[in-house]
Amino acid sequence: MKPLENRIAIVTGAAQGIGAAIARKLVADGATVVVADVKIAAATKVATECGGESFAFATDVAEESQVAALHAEVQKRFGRLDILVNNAAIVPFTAWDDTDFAEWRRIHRVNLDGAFLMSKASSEMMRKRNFGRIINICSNTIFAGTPNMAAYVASKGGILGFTRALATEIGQFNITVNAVTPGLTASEGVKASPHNNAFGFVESLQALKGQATPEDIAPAVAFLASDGARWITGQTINVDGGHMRH
Ligand code: 4PL
Repeated sequence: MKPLENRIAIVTGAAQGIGAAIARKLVADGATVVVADVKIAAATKVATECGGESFAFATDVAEESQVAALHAEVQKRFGRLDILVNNAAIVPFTAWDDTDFAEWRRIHRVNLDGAFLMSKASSEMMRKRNFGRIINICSNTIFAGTPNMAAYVASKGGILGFTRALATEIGQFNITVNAVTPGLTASEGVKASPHNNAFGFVESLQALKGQATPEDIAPAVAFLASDGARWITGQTINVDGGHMRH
């Protein structure tokens, strides 16, 4: 039996990059994955690759009505939810001088508000069955203070605190809440952005040499979703080739 056999998972932002790799890994481990993303065409492709009962659902995680519709569909199809991966995020490259309040709000709306709305709706379903795994995709920028993304780093710092606080509140329902902090990773989004120019510098700081791919991040998420992680909650696993050692 595979480690995630019979598990139902939602992965947000799973149309591409780290989210898509997580979706594929959870499916490889036996889960059925709901590929939630605003990019529905790409999400549908990933869901088709996943096969089985996996499906794509157009979801803006920051719109409460869309989050409700997503959870209603999962309830209708499966009658339960075991795993939520809060992966959807905007990854900006915006200098501090260009970070106005609208930009700050745009980032926080998806990265932090989205995780709140998703966790709220998912934990409501999970607690009914006294089981759940919530895994929040954070970032090692919260340790490094990486430039050109102050709003993003602040939102991910929020995710770290939220992970710890939510773990405390819903542990009583046998729901664990943990975070993974990837470092710079060669995802489609990063490769198409100025972050792609940072690999040389970041590699010089890493203990391990080379570039992370989305497939390097997914196994830590699958582990936290597995039965072997049942006693781990409120924690943060850093997956960055030893860039940060704290
Ligand atoms: C080290 O999460 O962790 C760039 C862009 N550099 O999004 C990230 C590092 C980026 C990162 C990240």
